[in-house]
Amino acid sequence: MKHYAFGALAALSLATVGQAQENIVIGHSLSPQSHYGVGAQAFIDTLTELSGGSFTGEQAPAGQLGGERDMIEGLQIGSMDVVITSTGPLGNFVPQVYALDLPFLFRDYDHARTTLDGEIGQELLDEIGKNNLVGLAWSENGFRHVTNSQRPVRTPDDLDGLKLRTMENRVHMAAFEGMGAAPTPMAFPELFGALQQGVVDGQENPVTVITASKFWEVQKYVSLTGHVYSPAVVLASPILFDGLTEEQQGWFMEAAKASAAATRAEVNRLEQAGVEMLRENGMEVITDIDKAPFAKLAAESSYSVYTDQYGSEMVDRIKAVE
Ligand code: EAX
Repeated sequence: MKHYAFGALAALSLATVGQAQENIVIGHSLSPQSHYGVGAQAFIDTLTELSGGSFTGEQAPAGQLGGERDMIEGLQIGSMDVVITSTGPLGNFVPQVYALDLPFLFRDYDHARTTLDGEIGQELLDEIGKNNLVGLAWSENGFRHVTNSQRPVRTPDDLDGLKLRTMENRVHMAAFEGMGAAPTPMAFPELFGALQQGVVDGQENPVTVITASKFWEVQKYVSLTGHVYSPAVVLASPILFDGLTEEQQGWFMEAAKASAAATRAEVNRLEQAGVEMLRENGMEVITDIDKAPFAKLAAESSYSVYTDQYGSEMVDRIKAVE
């Protein structure tokens, strides 16, 4: 009897929550027009539609609520609802995810997307779920390229001594040390100013981010190194998510999938149109790059950050994905 009464009460309070209109804030580090902005809007539209308007949403773009590491921490303590973030700082919370950050691992977009949409992607979302976060869906940032203000970069020698901002990611830092640069980890919201003031000479990001952030205002050269694929992920706060009904959780997952699809479509578009935009805005685009020496140095210095802890099984499995 007692048990029944408690169950009825719980059901009642969930029903009440379900009826109230709740506004979900979606944080990300880029502009509302960026590939993340488009994805955030798709999340909001899908969630609003599926829930018949009981959930609404708004973006907190451009790192308004902090850098990606801050926002992930916000999810853990419940001060953030949903975040679209690169995996840049995620390995600090879920080290298994470093497997995805290894340089020169993914052959192309198809390889990366097939991996993330399959068994491996699901396993890593589950790992995220064991670390006081909810991994809703894999989204995308894109293949990263090196930009700088000093000189065209064609070979690892050209990176020598270049002060290069990296994400707060141990694999990326080790890779750039190996390739000869002087890596300086920094949160994204500080990056434009640091480039402008010459605190760093260069940075590396996909065409999507370089265009969205107008880095041509502070960078002269872009080398299409494509040295690493940069996944993004749609994360939710467990404090929010665990309080939802199963049906509501389903809406969030669908919204995240729609978000990832919209973002990937925008990545596709910018992979076509973005490089021309960089040229039009005065950047020198370096395309004649022999990737092999970069790949060798990067792998030698960075793969062990992951494999020392977890072995090479996951790396081999990713390589084997067709
Ligand atoms: O997620 O920090 C970075 O360079 C990221 O690529 C950017 O914040 C987009």
